[in-house]
Amino acid sequence: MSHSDRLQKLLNKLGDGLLLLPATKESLRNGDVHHEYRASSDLLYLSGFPQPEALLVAWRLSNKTHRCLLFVQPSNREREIWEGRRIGVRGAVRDYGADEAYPITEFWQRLPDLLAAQTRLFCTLGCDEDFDQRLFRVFRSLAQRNRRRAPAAHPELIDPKPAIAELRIIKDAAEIAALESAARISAAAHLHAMQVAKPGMNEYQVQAALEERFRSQGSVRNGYPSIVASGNNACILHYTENRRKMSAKDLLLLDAGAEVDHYTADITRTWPVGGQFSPAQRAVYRVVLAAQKAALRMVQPGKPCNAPHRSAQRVITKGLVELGVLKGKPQALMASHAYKPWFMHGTSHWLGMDVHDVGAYEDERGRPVNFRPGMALTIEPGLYFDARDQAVPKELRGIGVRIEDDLLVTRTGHRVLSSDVPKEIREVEAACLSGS
Ligand SMILES: [Mn+2]
Repeated sequence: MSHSDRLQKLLNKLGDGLLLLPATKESLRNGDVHHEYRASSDLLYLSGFPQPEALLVAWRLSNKTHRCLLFVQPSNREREIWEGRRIGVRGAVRDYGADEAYPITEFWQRLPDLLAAQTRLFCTLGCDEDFDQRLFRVFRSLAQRNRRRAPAAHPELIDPKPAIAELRIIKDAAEIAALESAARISAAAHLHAMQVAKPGMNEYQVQAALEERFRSQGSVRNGYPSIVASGNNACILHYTENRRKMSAKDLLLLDAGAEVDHYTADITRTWPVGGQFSPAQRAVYRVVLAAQKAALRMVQPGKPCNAPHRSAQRVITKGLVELGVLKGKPQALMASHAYKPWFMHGTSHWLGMDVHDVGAYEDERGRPVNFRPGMALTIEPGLYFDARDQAVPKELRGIGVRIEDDLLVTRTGHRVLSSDVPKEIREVEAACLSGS
């Protein structure tokens, strides 16, 4: 689907009114240095426009036609020498589907005229105070202008985000191709990392080897910061320090995904740095792998999206009894969520342009939404036994395991997009040893 088709579909869903979608703001790191800029996924989804200081305005003319304006940074030779090339007003029309484009500096002057004929405004407030204030000022001036007609003080405000999320949750053919490519590149890089990680290396060296493979296969950036967590660091779910020196007895948990055409993979593997699981590590890994496989089986069209988590909870609970962490009947332990201290996160999340992609998990009545073909998600159960956890047998302390794959819901079931990287114990050990 083209960007223009997506925009039309969204406007048909929203109905008559004016859509305003501002670009994400740049964020300053220090002095005149910014953090790497990545446009908001909503703006990329609807227009592909990748640069900061921009704003999309659109409204529906009919079920088949709409108008789309882009306000962008205008070309400026001097600034471009310092800051890089700008797409500019002409580029926005030529390459990004705008019917008209204007310098961003003209937006607030032009907005009253754009809004004058509209009774509804589709715009998300609360993200940028400065933007909200300026919008309120426009409302005031419009109310002044129209006071003879006793109008409302401002147009009806509607947040377009839920409608955009409803579109984004079902991936079209081009989106699926991008996700497949991101997963394929990421899987190959994970396998490479398994082969090169050796005792004595620092976590960030494994990160460098992994990300070199992301880049050399055509991914320009990561979908999120790589988590390279050895030993007890695996028990920190979003660990990104990545600077510990690894030893032969450690497990290494690697959670990383390459971004391709603005779509990201999200893969986790856990393996023994020395090439062989210890008996305790193996026992924990087996439980997580069984939970992951049980959860995968629940991904089918028509099944509720919380079914994978329920399956994983069941297998993890049984496993915790076998590992000597929990005592009692699995059924009762499930009901009291006794697994929670060691399996504290969900089993899956939507995947797409954002690693934790948009899309509802429950409907208005609080019931889980059902899987539909074209949805993409991850399945990622884990078990984490912190080194200081006195409640678990000694040999388990300091072990953290997570196994995560990327899935696409198909008409008949699902497809695992990340299956190129091994997860069976024997295959993982073989991959580790094949690098030496
Ligand atoms: Mn994930």
